[in-house]
This record gives sequence, structure tokens and C-alpha cells, in this order.
Amino acid sequence: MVSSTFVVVLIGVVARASAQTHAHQHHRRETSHGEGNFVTFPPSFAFGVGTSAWQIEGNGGDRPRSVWDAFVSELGEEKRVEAERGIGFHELYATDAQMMADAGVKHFKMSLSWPRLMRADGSAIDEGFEYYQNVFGALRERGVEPHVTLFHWDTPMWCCANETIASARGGVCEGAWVKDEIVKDFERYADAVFSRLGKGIKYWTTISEPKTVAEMGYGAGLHAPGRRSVEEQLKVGHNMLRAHALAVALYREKYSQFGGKLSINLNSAWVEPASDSPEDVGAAANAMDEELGWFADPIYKGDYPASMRARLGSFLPEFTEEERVLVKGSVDYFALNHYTSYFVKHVADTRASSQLGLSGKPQPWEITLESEKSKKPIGKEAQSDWLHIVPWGLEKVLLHIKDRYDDPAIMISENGVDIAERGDIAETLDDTTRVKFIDAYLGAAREAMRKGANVVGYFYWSMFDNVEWVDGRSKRFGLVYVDYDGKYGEAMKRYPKKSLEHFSSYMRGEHAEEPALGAARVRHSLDDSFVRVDSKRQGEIFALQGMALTIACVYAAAAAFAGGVKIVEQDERDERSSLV
Ligand code: PNW
Repeated sequence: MVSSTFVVVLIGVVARASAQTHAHQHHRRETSHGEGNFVTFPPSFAFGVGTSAWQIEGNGGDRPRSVWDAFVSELGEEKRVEAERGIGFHELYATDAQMMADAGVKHFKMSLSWPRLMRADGSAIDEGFEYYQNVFGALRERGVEPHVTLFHWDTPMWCCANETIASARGGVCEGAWVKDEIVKDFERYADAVFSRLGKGIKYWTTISEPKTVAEMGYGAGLHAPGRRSVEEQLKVGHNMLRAHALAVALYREKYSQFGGKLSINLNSAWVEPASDSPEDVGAAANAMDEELGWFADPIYKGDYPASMRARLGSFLPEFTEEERVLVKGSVDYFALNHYTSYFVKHVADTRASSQLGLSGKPQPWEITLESEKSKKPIGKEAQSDWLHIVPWGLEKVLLHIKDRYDDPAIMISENGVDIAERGDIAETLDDTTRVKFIDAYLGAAREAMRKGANVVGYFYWSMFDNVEWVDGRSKRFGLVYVDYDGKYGEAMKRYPKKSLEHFSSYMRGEHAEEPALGAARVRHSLDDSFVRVDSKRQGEIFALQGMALTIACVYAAAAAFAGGVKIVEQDERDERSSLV
């Protein structure tokens, strides 16, 4: 009796699943327009898009200035105006939120403008807080979850010791992240934000890419505030870790009732040895220590990598015992920004041109873009010459994080590619390379997941074309084209590119698969993904997996019997390889 009911139910399930599989496959063909190859993901996997305040808002509402406003103003009037206007998000946020909702965006990485919110005396600017309340409201009522970054590079000008400086180290601002005071200023800012905006925000990051700010802004002088000093660079990195850790401790102490998860966005390229020689392998490991270990090691292990200490000696600040405790464990998940990869080879005569800034300490390795063996470039160059399309690099970074940092939940919080504007709008909107890029990088993430990395989400950078820092409007990373000057009609009008439709189908969950059977982690929502698996839960998971496996066997047997279901190989690696 029991078994015949079971068989009837099972046949029903198999018939439905089989119909769904066919519908799904049919849909895949329909939506792919022959370009790109969709990759399937567990239903809990979060897809999102990213932006940052300075790149999109403009200075609407006459907000006080940041170091980036001052820095690009020095580059000329055109750059100053680009920054002043952004993409007009300050005025257009409601229609932009609608455009996102229509595209199926459920997760949106955005940052808050610190100068818009706080004055030098530590008091809050009400108008700024109201603006973000309105932005969050517009997003929430359309079902878009904000993932909020406190700081994405736009340090308030009031953090500087003086606004116009003429020192050997250059730049538009002295002090700021070099000075210890900023750590307290940042904590005060975080406190004001958490207390006024914290309710309902589920995901926070403190600082987006401390490495880029320290290295490009204070070491190489190529980003704001334009300083060139290896001591300042390392001190800035140190202060950013301290500021981050204090903000997280404050949240955990005072605002834990809001239930948010916190992290810091760490950017990392993949560093591949240029050959199999032990020298090159060692050099690449050391380079990777500086690429990611510089910030991730203190957070996950409690100190800077030993190789950095050995190379940089007293240039590298020390943590006090209290700071070490505060910094270690100061994240709830790993937020990774990943864009490119390169080869590294060992060099006998060390040079002072360093990854750690132009005036860096001599470095016993060299960065190269060609493999020693094949003499082939590591990957195709994007519009930006620093960006090389290397999907396998993402897989390697993810597995490196899994191995080195104790298998954390990893959110890919930024990944994207820029493509130059072309002849006419139709050509520009037809961004097939971006479609292939997305599938290739998602394929690489999926591959890392199959090998055990706990990847919980992926944010494409960026939703919109935006002001690409020193490169201004010229570099276009968006899924949506912005017609800044109105050459096709209205100024600032947004036009969806082909890649938006393509990424939409991921965001809408059209490529979700049933939770994988067997070894995969069983979870149903993004929130589940962050739960630390305790032993009781582990037991439940094993039980669930066992049940899933049993059902799978019966399913497979019944399907084989019915002859209706084929097992499809999902790995479409080769088809994607035209990109690399
Ligand atoms: C990101 N790298 O920075 C930033 O977070 C975004 O604001 C920016 O628009 C985007 O990249 C595109 O440039 C990066 O060294 C910093 O590979 C460093 C690297 C890549 C991106």
C-alpha cells in the first residue's frame, strides 16, 4: 500500500521534474540568443550588481567635497565637471531603482558618501541621512536589497591637515588615512550610520578595497589623494584595518539586534607563477601574500604575512595585542573584488619599482603578462589595459581563499569588464563580449564551488556606466549605457545593453538548479549561507543529504526506466574558451 502510493507520487514528481527540465532547457536556448552559455546555480546563490557613491551620485545637494573631487579637479575642468555630475543618481535614484527592479535586481551593492553625512566636528548632516533613507525606501519598495558599503574611497576633505600642499610627497591632501585620528572619525561615522540607517540593512561592508586606496592613493600617487610614499602606504593600510575592526566591534556590541552581517571588500588579482621553477613559484606566493594576505591575513590569522614582514621590516606597522584581537575575526563573510590576473617571475637583481608603490622597497619579483612557457598573454586585454580576461584566475583565487582562510562563505562582491563605446548606439549596446565574460566568470565560480569553495553570491560591476575615477566617463563597465551628453536624445538617459538582459535571467533565478545532490551544501536562502554550521546542523545536513541521495537514486532509476531523462554535462568550459 505504502509503496504503491510512493510510486504514484514519485511518478508525479518525475514527470513534473522532467517537464521542468525540458522547459528549462528550452528557455535556456530562447534567452541565450545563441551568445553565451548559461551556467546553473543553487537557488540560494545571490546575484547582484554594484556601484559606488562618488561614481554615480555627483555632488547633487551641494555636498561637501571629498579628496576625489579635489584630485580630479587638478586634472582639468572636464574631469571636474564629470565628477560633479556623476550619472545623476542623486536626482534619478527612483527611476534607477525601478530600472533595476524591472531587470530582476534583488541585491544592490552601493556605498554611502561620508562627506554627505558627517561634519568635521563629528555632527551628522540630516539632509544626507534623509537622502539615503529615501534611496533605501525606493529600493526596498521595489524588492531590491541594499548591500551597503560605508566607505568607497571618497574621504571627506575635512580629514586633511590642509587642502593645498606642496611637499615632495605631493597630492591634494596631507594626513587623512595616515593619521591615527581618522580611525576614531571613522568609528564615529559608522556609529551615526548604524544608529540612523541600520535598521533593516542586512549586509554591510566597511571599506571597499583598502589595498587600492593605500597602494594607488598613497604609494603610487595615481589615485586620490596623490601621495607617493611607501611608509604612508603601509600606515594607511594599517589604519584602514583598525578603522574597519572598530566599526565591526561597535556594530556587534551596540547594534547586533539589527542582525546585519559585516565584511570588508578585499580586492585580489590572481598571481600565477610564470614557470614551474621553484623560484617563480616562491615569488608568486610572496606576491600573492601582498596581493591578498596583506589584508586577509590580519583578519583571518591575526597578523601580516611573514613574507611581508621579512621584506618590509620596520616599514610595516605592528598591531598591539588589543588591536590584533580586534582585527582577527572581524568579518562574517569574505567579500572578494576580483578583476584580473598576472604572471610573476623571480628576478635576481631586485628593483625598486614595486607593487607597493613606485617608491617601494626593492622587490625580488617582476610582474609579467606573458607565460614563460607558451609566450602567450595571460588573457585578452579589456578596454582598460590593466584588466585581462582570465576566468580561471577567479577559480584559483576562490580556491586559494578556501584553503588559506578556513573555508569562509565567499561573496564575489565585484567582478566586471569595460568595453569602449563604439560607432553608434546599436553597436555599443550589443556587448557580446560582456555576455561571454559573465558566463565565463560565473562558470569559473561554479567550478570552484564544485571543488568545494563556499561561494554564496556574485555581484557584477557595474549596473551602470559611471565615472571611472581618473578615467572619467571614458571607461564603460555598465550593463546599462549612460548617454552623458544626450547625443542620442536626452542627457543622462539610460539604455540597457544586451548584457543586462542576459544577466537578468540569472538574477531572476532562471538558471537556478535544485540543490545539488550528494556532497553539496544544502541551503535555501542567502541568509542560510552565512550560518556557521554547528554540529547539530551538520547532523541535519547529513540526514538531508542522505535523503536527497536516496530520492536521487530512485529518481534516476525511474527516469532510466521511463527513458525520458538524459544526464546533461553542465561544464561548458570549452565553449567559453573563445574569450580567453
Ligand atoms: C574597482 N586591480 O577597483 C573599484 O572598486 C571600482 O570602483 C572601479 O570602478 C572598478 O574597480 C573598475 O576599475 C579595482 O588591481 C582596483 O585589478 C584594483 C584592481 C581592479 C579594480
